[in-house]
Amino acid sequence: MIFLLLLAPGLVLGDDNVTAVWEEASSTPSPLVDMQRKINDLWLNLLYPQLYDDIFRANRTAYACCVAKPSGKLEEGKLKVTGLVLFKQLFPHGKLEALFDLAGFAAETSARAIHIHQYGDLSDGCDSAGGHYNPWKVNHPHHPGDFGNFHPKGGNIQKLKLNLKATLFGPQTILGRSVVIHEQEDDLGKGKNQGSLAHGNAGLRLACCVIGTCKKELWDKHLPKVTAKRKKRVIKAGRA
Ligand SMILES: [Cu+2]
Ligand SMILES: [Zn+2]
Repeated sequence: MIFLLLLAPGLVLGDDNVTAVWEEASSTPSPLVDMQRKINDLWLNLLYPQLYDDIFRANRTAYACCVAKPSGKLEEGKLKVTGLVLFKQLFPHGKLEALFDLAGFAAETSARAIHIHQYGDLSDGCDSAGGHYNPWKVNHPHHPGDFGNFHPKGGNIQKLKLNLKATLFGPQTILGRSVVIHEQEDDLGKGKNQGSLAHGNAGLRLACCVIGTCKKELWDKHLPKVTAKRKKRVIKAGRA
């Protein structure tokens, strides 16, 4: 019976606490934790045979990246946004983390919306990426890839977001879908019109990219840049 329960990935011991225990006790795991780890690894292999090696080698963590480029349909004079959106998620129960490192917003300070869109099809610039990825058939801003508004500073967006609803695992994986960076602010469903509940009236699609698998090193390289800014802000706030 216990064996059957353990066969479900993480059902018995697979919550975040146990994951933390794994990390801390990685040198001397208890027999039960060790068995659960082996079973989760087996599931990882069964469910994601194509990603198994990558995830396993990266401490059982999946990494994905999206290299943003200006939309092919962009008119002259529009902002040319480039950069990276990176994703990280611990198997099997970790929450998705996303790191945004984008440039090209000039010196403007107005907020910009960023979402995950349905298709990884950029054949007609960012316009062919479809609407918001909506596997739960809900209204905006409750789609898994509704990341909200970002406030560029000095022409850049450098931001780390944790505990996101989107996932790299399972039937609703965001792998192969796209990230779109918009010209305008997201009204977050408060616009009192149909557009608001579909896409937040975020306007023109400035830049986009397809989400694909990625090496851990890219995340590790860009994380210090983003967290350094965070630390600075915390220190400043502490002094104020
Ligand atoms: Cu969008
Ligand atoms: Zn949405």
